[in-house]
Amino acid sequence: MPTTRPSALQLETSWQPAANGSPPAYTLSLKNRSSRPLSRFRLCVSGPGRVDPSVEIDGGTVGERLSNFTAFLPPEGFELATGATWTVSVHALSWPLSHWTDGANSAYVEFDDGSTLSLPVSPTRLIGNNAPLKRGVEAYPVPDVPPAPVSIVPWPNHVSVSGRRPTPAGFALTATDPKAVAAAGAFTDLVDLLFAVEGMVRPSSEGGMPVALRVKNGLASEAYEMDFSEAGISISASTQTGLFYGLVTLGQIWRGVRLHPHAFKFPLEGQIRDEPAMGWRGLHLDVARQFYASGEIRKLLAILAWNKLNRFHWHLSDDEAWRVEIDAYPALTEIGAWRGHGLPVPPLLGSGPERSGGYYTKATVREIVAFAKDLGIEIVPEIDVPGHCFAMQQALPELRDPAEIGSYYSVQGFPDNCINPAREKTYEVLETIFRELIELFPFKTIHVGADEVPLGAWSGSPQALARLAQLGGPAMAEAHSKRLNVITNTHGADDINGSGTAVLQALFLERIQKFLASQGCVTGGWEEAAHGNVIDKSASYLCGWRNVEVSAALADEGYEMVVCPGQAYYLDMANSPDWDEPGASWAGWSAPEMTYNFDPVAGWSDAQKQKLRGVQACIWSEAMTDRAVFDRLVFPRLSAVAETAWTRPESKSWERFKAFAGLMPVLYDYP
Ligand code: TNX
Repeated sequence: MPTTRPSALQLETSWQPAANGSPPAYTLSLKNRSSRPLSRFRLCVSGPGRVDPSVEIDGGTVGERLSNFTAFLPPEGFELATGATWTVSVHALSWPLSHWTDGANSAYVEFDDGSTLSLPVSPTRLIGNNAPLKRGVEAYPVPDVPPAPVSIVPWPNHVSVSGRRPTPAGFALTATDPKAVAAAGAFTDLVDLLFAVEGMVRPSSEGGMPVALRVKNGLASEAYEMDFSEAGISISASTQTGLFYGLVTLGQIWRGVRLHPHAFKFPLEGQIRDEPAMGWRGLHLDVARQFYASGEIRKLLAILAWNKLNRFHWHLSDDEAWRVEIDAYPALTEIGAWRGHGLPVPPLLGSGPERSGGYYTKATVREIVAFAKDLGIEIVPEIDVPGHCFAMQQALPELRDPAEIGSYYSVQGFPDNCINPAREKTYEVLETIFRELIELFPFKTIHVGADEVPLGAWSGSPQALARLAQLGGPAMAEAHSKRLNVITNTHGADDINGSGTAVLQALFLERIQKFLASQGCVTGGWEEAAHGNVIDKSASYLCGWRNVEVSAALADEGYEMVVCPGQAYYLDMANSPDWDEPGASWAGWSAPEMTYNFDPVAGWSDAQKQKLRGVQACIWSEAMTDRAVFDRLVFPRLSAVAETAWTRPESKSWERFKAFAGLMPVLYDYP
């Protein structure tokens, strides 16, 4: 039984960077405020920061470590007296803490009878820094004299409007063509979700001004035209999505005038002619590190549509969780979707000892896919393989080579987290999973990850080594076996090019891509999927995450590219290098203006540009335990990427964007 009352233990954590020859110190202080001494316990914490495996600590030892989960043990026979504080200092982390969200954000004490006690945690303090911690969206006030007459984000191709008409109370959408009727319905659902009380869509009996939706052939698939005249407003497009985008533009203009009547006038006359610069305008969301309920996903999709983004890359599996129901393997979600003390997946990234997590049922996925489709958004599911498979293998241990020995570690500190290219079981399971997913996701584009496979992967698997000997010769297999138990990936992703790992990964990817192609699917991968040059470039695309130069080089090799460089388009990177900003900075940091002005094709030749499918913002969720942090990191940078994707470079303007960014919806809007 716990020897103390819940509120009576207090944990504080702090960070002292390395200075003047002293090592850094990540210090955890547990104070006993109860009336009884505390003994026979361990202190368990999780949060983005990871204790280095070659740890040097004062005051205790590491009893267990799995990625960012660490259990600290006090010295043998230790008793924490009433009023006393136990302090552990860690002098080596996988990377120095840089932001207030980096340290422990969940903690509990485990007693020797197996019971646990959750501790409230406040953010890790940077010694000597008392700056208030930033959370929630930054305000972007709309100026009294805006730099453009209408508040549209992303900015259209051509705008010429003039005059003023009394601001309509709302719009009555008139449509007869089925595409137009569908666009009107989708838009009504969209504004119901985003701005229900504003009454933007209303019948003429409630004062709605008629807007005519017309199908006009000959326009590009996402293009639209809008005409304002004394007689009224009309929107024309050749598709449902084009009409829908016209309505989004109209809605944005209207909200600007409604909310800022001194800054904007509702136009009386003129035209807008618009179409996107890029075909792939994406957002990637990692729902493995943190779970987002279907309601959150729906609202996020609505926000994407309001930004005219058209691809949602749904990262459904990773080391920390598996999030989609698969009929053939219920264990994937029964086991892989949940973390907690004593479970096959421990508390990680701020989840506590209680069982927490979740997954999307097939029925939910179908609803979300249909909702997205109406909003002009195609969904690309990602199952991240062969690396990042810790949760998957906890759920399906039969994936491992039964004779495998030793260990290798991923960059995030997971042991043995890659499914094995040399085993038939791997293909049997994956093909079954992909068949079920293909049935759920009609866009027929499946992203298979392929990122960050550690240099030592499969080095203790006899099956993998035998296959490697066949493929690359005995010397390569021999060299690979020597990587066993050698910690390779603790400070950054390995470059596996030319290694035994790359050879085995290529074997795997070639077969998986062929399978997906046989099912009529395009295969997506992170840029590491290019190792070995085996996937069919005419039926695949890569997400280039390191920098625009690497993406350009891959375009030269003939790959179709979606550009999403970490330093500018990873929205989990902080807004500044300062401690008081949340997020990470391993790939750099990016103020919204930097993300806005970032050129995804800087230095690309015309031939390379032929291979550009578009751009994508990526939300990785390690830091998103706190949804006010999500808002701060994602907005308005999501709109900044959206404007780069839609608006031609010569029409971009940070001044205009900044003036309108505050009108864009955000996901949570927590203080
Ligand atoms: C790298 S770049 C990852 C993810 C992490 C992310 C955090 C890439 C394809 N993988 O596993 O979540 O960094 O920023």
